[in-house]
Amino acid sequence: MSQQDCILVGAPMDSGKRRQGCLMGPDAYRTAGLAEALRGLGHTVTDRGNVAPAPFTPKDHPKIVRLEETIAWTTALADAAEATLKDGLPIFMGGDHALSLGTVLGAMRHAATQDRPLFVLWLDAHTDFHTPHTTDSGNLHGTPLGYVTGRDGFDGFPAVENPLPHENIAIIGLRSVDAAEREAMQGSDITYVDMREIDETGIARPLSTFLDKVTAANGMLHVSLDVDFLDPSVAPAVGTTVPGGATVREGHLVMEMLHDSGLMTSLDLVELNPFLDERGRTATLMVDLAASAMGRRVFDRPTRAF
Ligand code: HAR
Ligand code: MN
Ligand code: MN
Ligand code: MN
Repeated sequence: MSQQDCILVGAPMDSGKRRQGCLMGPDAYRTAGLAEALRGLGHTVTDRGNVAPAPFTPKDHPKIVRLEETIAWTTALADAAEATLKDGLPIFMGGDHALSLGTVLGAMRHAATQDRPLFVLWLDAHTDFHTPHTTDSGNLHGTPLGYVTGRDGFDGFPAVENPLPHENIAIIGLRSVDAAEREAMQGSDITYVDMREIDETGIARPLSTFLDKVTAANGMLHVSLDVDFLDPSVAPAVGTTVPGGATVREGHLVMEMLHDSGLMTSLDLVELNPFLDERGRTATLMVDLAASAMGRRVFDRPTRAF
């Protein structure tokens, strides 16, 4: 991938779950030097500041957490994603994973204008395949893949005109899947790779199989990187820690392969909760992973003090 026009978009969304703190994510990425790291790789970088939700009136729901606010963010972020994809490679600095309800929808709309299929790579401990009907927790950050694939139950959200085909999705890093999600996943054509498979075959093999599929279809590729894809021992700043996650090197290898493929057209960095971090190490690791995805090689790596 040659020089790119990177567009940073802050999405300080915190309504996708009960525990608060992800709203500080965009500023943590700025403080950790995301723009500088990408510029250092020869890319142009524009920070368009933070998106705000569309106007909304909150209501009380017996189960679902902050539904109207999440709908309002989805509306605003779908528009932001569609608009920024016209100008370059957007990097959405979250914010919790509910932001991907909007960013993936916007990427789907943009891909349709290009007459190209959209593919989604979901790097996560969780499948995030729930619907407002199936969720036990009521947390909508567990639902974006359910939404964009057109599952029922998303009343009030922007309509998903052409749902994302299951074959266009790969989820890698799985180790916490609820019963309802497992059932739906096993009956689907989604590629799902759990940590056991990664332990047994390595992470490169299933990833390159998926990337070959994207290449063959001349697809666009939206990548959604959840902090909890990584093992909590190296990425503690996340509310939903699950032991047994990807190592630092597994994370970088995915990003390096993405760079070499030249396929990535948009990126979400989600679930960073700076309130839970240790001296900025998780924000710094996420910036380093984004830099690998944008072409940083091991031997060019600048050292950064914080
Ligand atoms: N499946 C669980 C739930 O629905 C946990 C979802 C956690 N989701 C994430 N990240 N943020 O993947 O509540
Ligand atoms: Mn997630
Ligand atoms: Mn997760
Ligand atoms: Mn491992």
